[in-house]
Amino acid sequence: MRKVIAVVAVVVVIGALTFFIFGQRGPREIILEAWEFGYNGTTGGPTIKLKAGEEIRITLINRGGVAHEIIVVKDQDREAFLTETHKLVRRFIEKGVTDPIVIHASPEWHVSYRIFAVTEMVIGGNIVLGFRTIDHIHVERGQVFSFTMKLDKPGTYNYVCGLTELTFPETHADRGMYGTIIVEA
Ligand SMILES: [Cu+2]
Repeated sequence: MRKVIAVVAVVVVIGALTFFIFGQRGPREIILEAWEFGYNGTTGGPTIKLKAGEEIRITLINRGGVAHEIIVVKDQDREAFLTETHKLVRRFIEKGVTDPIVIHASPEWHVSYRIFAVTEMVIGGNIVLGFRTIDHIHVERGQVFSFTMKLDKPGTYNYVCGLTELTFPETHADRGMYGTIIVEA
């Protein structure tokens, strides 16, 4: 009888472990490390490929000396997004505002981001100015942030860091912090 109980116990434990290891697999993990100025040590970060509707979990580890971020935009919106960001930076410089924290916290900055944020993103389902968007992922230096996302529409997207340092007019994306996301049907 004891033997039977022992065998049953072993089977239950193995079953539980199998379920724990294989049964609860979450979204595919993608890890990006950011520093000045690239993702994973390259100008133009790794290309992320996923299936339409597939959920992935992206972790941004900021190993740099300044804040970095991930903003997902449609491929065709990337230039417009960065041009808009440049205009904003120039406006802030003209106004004499030089504190990046003040700038990034300003409604003007955030509205600009949200206009160009991707519309098929399913995170929280924020509706801003008629678009379904996500907030951009902003990670201070030395910090780590993860988020899950899924893109339902096949196509090419970009992820960029839209931050600037005010000591130069370009964004981090202009200096190499960008990558491609390919969503396959
Ligand atoms: Cu950056």
